[in-house]
Amino acid sequence: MAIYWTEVLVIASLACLYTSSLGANISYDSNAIIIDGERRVILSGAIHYPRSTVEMWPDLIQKAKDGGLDAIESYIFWGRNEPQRRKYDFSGNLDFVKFFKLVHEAGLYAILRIGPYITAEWNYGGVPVWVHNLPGVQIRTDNEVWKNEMQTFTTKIVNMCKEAGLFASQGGPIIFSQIENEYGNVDGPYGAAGKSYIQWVAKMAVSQNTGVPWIMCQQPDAPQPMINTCNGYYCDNFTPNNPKSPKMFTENWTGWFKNWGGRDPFRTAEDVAFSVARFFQSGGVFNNYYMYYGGSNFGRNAGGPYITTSYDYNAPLDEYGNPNQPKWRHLKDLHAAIKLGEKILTTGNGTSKQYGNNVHLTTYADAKNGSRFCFLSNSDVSHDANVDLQQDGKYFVPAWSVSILENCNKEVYNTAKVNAQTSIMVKKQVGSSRHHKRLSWVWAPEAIKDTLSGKGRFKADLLLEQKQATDDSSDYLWYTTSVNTNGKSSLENVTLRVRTQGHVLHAFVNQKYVGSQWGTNGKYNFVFEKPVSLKRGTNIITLLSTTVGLAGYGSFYDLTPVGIAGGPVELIGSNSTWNISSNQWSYKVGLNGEISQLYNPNKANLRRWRTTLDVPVRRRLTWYKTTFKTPSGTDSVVVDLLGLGKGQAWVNGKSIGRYWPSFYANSSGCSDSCDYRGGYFAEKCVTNCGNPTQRWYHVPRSFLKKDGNTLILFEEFGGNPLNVSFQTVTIGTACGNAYEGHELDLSCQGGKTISEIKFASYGDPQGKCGSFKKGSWEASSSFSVVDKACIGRESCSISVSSKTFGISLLGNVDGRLAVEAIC
Ligand SMILES: *[C@@H]1O[C@H](CO)[C@@H](O)[C@H](O)[C@H]1NC(C)=O
Ligand SMILES: *[C@@H]1O[C@H](CO)[C@@H](O)[C@H](O)[C@H]1NC(C)=O
Ligand SMILES: *[C@@H]1O[C@H](CO)[C@@H](O)[C@H](O)[C@H]1NC(C)=O
Ligand SMILES: *[C@@H]1O[C@H](CO)[C@@H](O)[C@H](O)[C@H]1NC(C)=O
Ligand SMILES: *[C@@H]1O[C@H](CO)[C@@H](O)[C@H](O)[C@H]1NC(C)=O
Ligand SMILES: *[C@@H]1O[C@H](CO)[C@@H](O)[C@H](O)[C@H]1NC(C)=O
Ligand SMILES: *[C@@H]1O[C@H](CO)[C@@H](O)[C@H](O)[C@H]1NC(C)=O
Ligand SMILES: *[C@@H]1O[C@H](CO)[C@@H](O)[C@H](O)[C@H]1NC(C)=O
Ligand SMILES: CC(=O)N[C@H]1CO[C@H](CO)[C@@H](O)[C@@H]1O
Repeated sequence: MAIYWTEVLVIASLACLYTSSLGANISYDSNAIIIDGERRVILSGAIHYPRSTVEMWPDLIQKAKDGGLDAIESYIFWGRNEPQRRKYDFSGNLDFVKFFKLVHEAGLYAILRIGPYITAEWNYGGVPVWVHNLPGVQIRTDNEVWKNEMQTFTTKIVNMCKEAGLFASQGGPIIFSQIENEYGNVDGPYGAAGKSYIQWVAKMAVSQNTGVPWIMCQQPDAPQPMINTCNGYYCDNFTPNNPKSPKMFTENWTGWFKNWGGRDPFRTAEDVAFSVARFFQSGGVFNNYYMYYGGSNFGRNAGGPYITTSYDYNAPLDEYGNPNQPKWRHLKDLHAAIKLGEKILTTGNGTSKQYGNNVHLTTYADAKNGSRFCFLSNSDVSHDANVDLQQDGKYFVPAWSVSILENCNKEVYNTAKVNAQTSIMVKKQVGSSRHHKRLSWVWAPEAIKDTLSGKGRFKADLLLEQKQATDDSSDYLWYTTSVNTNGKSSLENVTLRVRTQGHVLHAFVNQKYVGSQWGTNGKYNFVFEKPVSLKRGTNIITLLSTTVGLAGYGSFYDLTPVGIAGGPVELIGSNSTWNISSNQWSYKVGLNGEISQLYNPNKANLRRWRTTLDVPVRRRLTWYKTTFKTPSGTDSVVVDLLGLGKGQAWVNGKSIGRYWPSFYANSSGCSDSCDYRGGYFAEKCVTNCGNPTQRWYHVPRSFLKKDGNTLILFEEFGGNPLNVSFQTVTIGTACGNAYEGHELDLSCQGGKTISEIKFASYGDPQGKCGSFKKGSWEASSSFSVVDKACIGRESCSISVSSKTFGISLLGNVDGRLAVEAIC
């Protein structure tokens, strides 16, 4: 035996060397992805390199591998990698080559989605804003200026991959590349130019000679040899436009993203598993989770308008990289079950048989030796099914679930029967929670004398569109003008009215603050109207317009205006309206603090910071600075910004993103439970009603130093930093629920151990994590068995069977074990 195993290992490693020196042959047919002749189904997950840090990459990739994935997918983020025309940046977490090399080192494949238009809830859909400002450009259509930029960047990325040997054809990890992104969803309004554009896109991609196949997602008319793929919550009814193409699910949405003012979307593990199992049941060969790890929109990268800094996505790995349990583990179990059938699924012939309403048995059989693999699905929304497969056994298939049957006669997995741990994450105050020391602050006013007195940097006789004026170098654009009231009959009861395309407006008249406004309910263009007092003679009107991420989706999304673009701006008196839109306006891009890098603790700026006994609160346009110690341990660090309004935060000079804890989520629509049954949609199950949309902000540990750290905030609306504190994220409560014949595994995190068992019942326990209850029967030893196995351990495992609990069960009764433990 020992010799036999050694030989297998030697052969396996030789095989690796062989393929990595010569490169792999990636091909496909309608049943399989074929890698060097081996027929595969591929399980992939999206992890975007700029949404985490280089230091986090190896752990995220390893957890994806441990979760049973074969491949990692990432878009390429053009706007970050080419921030100025022909000036590239591949440093730090923009080093996608390093990212894909780590994927390769972990033994995983990679999917390269170049776009370079990508949506991705990224600022301006990933396209750099300078492209918008090129003369003659029309984005994403048959336009020479656009095509030239798109081809130049695509070629640059492909060449970098080739130089690093990243394509599978060179022995690297990349088995597929994507060009464009969901164009088929929006191409109608582009007309004939859209059609000829997509033909050009396909030719341009093929001419890159990557040696691996190209895909186009959501492109029903994808030109050959592009593979058309599906994005959505479910893709079981999808058919590619070429019968020879494999059925590929490039974006199976594991959850959804979040807007400022929005609630937290939640998609159950049962429903994600159902969607994936249905997809493979119906002949799918490639599934990519969007997102497997969402991460954070650091800096000003969040798309728009109004997408939050957190891009958690309710993905299998949470924003901080911790397994989101039970989703991560339940999908891991699904992947293992699907892989049991890989050979038969990819060579076999699937036939389906109906068993009553909405119940289908799909049998895959190997043509040569007759071995079988089955999916038994019940897509009914409310009725569970009992299915009698005669000699293959009897099965209970809950509503909206799929059972996977090895050899068609043994249930190895059911999407609705979750055996995985549920973790309830908690934020722990750093240091002693009862007497934690408040941070001490210094502050600096944003210098606004110039703009309040009407001085800008350049002038125009019209109201400019914001990204045209700023090239998106800042969120902020000042518009100022002066108005002479001599000759006006009345200066009483005057109203300032500003129509803006968004996203936030602050108004001042004669250096006095008038008011602020922003979009609500997802609307971001609005009319601001406030009474103002004017004086005889010259009056100064100062408007500060703020963007919160540029729109990135839809036909002609790139032309969506922002800022006061065209206005009108009007002064409305009791008798007349005075349109001042075509006054001479003076402009200034950005804040003085941005220009002098007040956020960077390494820049002196010392004289700017003020130390006063009482730090001013609820003061607009104010900078705050404090220092803090690095929390001990390895758990992820967050900063709680409750009490602040809106702005941006930096730790040791690195932006941790925009913050807006004063923007509360709608207080209605949430419920404690979420029925996994029935089609999912983003608003189906939401949490966090009536709370700040995002209160905690991730501070990656690699941003921290051994000794003192600096937190700097720019507060736009006015807030109070008194309660700001640093916390760590860890598992507070671990619940387990496992069926007869399975293992119940529990684990804590960050070196903590299980300190208490709050609930344990082997029987037919009811309820869910946090509110379990004893059912109609239970083994009296339930508590002591679990206590003995788990207390004082970082993790424990209990095999769920009557034997473990020292009882014998009568007839057909199966036990189930539910446990709630405190870490
Ligand atoms: C790659 O594999 C496919 C399918 O197995 C085969 O048809 C093709 O000839 C192979 N190409 C090369 C270059 O070996
Ligand atoms: C039958 O073929 C499948 C591949 O389709 C293989 O996995 C399985 O081991 C074979 N079974 C027998 C009994 O040879
Ligand atoms: C699958 O096998 C069944 C029975 O062996 C046969 O009737 C059917 O035509 C086959 N289908 C395909 C697509 O080969
Ligand atoms: C407003 O207009 C009316 C009639 O047009 C006039 O009688 C009145 O004096 C005006 N009021 C002011 C404050 O100018
Ligand atoms: C201004 O408004 C007040 C209250 O609405 C009104 O009493 C007053 O007459 C108005 N003045 C003018 C000049 O319109
Ligand atoms: C205000 O003036 C601008 C620029 O002259 C013009 O385009 C716009 O139509 C005017 N708006 C109104 C409401 O009169
Ligand atoms: C700070 O926290 C305390 C205690 O929770 C609370 O009473 C107070 O209102 C908070 N202050 C601010 C500015 O949020
Ligand atoms: C809050 O949500 C409910 C439904 O969930 C909706 O009817 C209501 O309009 C929302 N309110 C706001 C302010 O968005
Ligand atoms: C491709 C696809 O299935 N898209 C769907 C994704 O889910 C949303 C919300 O349910 C649908 O509107 C899309 O049609």
